[in-house]
Amino acid sequence: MTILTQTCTPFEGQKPGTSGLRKKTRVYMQPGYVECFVQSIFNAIGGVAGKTLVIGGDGRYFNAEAIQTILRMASANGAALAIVGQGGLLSTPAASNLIRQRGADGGLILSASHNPGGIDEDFGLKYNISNGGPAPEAITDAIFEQTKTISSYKTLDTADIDLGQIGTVSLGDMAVEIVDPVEDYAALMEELFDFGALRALFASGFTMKFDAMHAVTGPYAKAILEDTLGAPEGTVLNGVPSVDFGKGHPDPNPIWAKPLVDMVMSDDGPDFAAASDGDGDRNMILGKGVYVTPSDSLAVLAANAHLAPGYERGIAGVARSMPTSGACDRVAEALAVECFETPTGWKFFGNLLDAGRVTLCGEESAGTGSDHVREKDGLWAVLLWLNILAVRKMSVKDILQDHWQTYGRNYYSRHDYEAVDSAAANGLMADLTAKLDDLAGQTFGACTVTMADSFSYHDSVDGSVSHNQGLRINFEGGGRAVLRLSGTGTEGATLRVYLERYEVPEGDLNIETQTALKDIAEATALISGLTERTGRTAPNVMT
Ligand code: VG1
Ligand code: CO
Repeated sequence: MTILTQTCTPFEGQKPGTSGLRKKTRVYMQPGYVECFVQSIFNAIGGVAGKTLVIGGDGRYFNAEAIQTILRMASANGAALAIVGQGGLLSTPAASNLIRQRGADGGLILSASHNPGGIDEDFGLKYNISNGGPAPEAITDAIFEQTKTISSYKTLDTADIDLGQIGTVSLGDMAVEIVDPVEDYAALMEELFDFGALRALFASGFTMKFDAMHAVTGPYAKAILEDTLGAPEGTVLNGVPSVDFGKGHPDPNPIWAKPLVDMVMSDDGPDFAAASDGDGDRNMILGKGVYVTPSDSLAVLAANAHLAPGYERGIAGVARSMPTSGACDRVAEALAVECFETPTGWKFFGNLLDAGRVTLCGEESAGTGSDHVREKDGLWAVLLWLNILAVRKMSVKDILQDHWQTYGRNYYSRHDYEAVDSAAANGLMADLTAKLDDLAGQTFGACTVTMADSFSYHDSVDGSVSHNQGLRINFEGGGRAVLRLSGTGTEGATLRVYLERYEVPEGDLNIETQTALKDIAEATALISGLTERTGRTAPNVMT
């Protein structure tokens, strides 16, 4: 087997976004594209000689081919060991766990997460560091710099290896250990949660549906919910991963998981339902007749985490992304623990988790997680909810009502305007940024602005600063709008508008969400010139 050094020329735009480098699959399939990006990662981290890497993906189209390319390159670059999920599969939280448990130096995750898969859809690749979390900005910036000047990559002159059998094989001088993708992750869940109580819950006739959306969590959910906890067969829906996610959009929200939402809203629906995304790090939580917004879910989990064995000593603190509602802030205040506001993207939580400052983290985009790994974790959130339901013996709806009656309710919705013309979206953001300083005191429709700024994050652990992390507009009475452009899309620009309004515990806690937020939505449209600039009168997706 020969190590080859191939010459190459840089590809434009290999700049990692919110979570790795996401592009159209056909872009990734260009000869040399994966190679240039992977060699740039290796170069940016000082090489991989003698290192251990965890490698796996969500099984989408091109996962099988790309992983072979990456393995050959890891070997040619001198890596000692690659730990790979059987069939090339690993959910993102399971990969994070493996990196930590096995003391690996880092990992490569092949996924475009909630983006659809297929030859005409999206592919992605992400580098995670030795704490198991996504590479922080300093590293993703260094990777991008490398991609601009890359001139050669190393690979092996050898055929693909079989990733179907558990065991260790060699690839050049590197060992490839093929592991069961579920085993270690399931063991970790059993440490954190009261599996006895969960078994009893299912034995008592409690009903649940989990929609794996034809993505990577199917095998995890089946093994844990059905095989271990005794939920009846059929609890897991769409549980067999497919390369194009059944031609669906593996994003667990009321739009893309509508059949599940319709099910829980019906009279004979299950007591509890959940869904996860392409790579298994997101979650959607539903109860009979009720959808739990991710922001509320984080707050409920923070308030109740101590009911699960893994968190019985309480939580150190909570962190949420800036656009996530302030619901968890009120819980943190009541618990007298720290609460942090970070930019969008899980990479900003890593330092806080490593420093032991926070135990739970969450994002409005259906991501929740804890210090058990360094990624958000869909099934973990589902199991924590189940543990809370088992202990409190209340319905999801009652738990939510009880929460609002204690802490008040943060009405919240995100409006997405997808595939907007990039120039129009950038223009909107630039012009709004330019007038932020003048907004305070002005009235738009029924709302008066109290403060407006562009969010900069100061990492209290390593002192790094990240600018331009979203535009915030606060209104009199505690309402808020946030505008930012997505960093995970692959077509045009996606403008995200996040709307929030707080209602005190004594107030009206059961207004329909969009009605509750109507004034703030209208004021935000007036301030930003949304309709004229995007040509859109309504969002594509409201979550
Ligand atoms: C989106 C979400 C963000 C999340 C990111 C990755 O990013 O808003 O909260 O961390 O996706 O999630 P953006 O830049 O498009 O708003 V995943 O599950 O797609 O890795
Ligand atoms: Co994801």
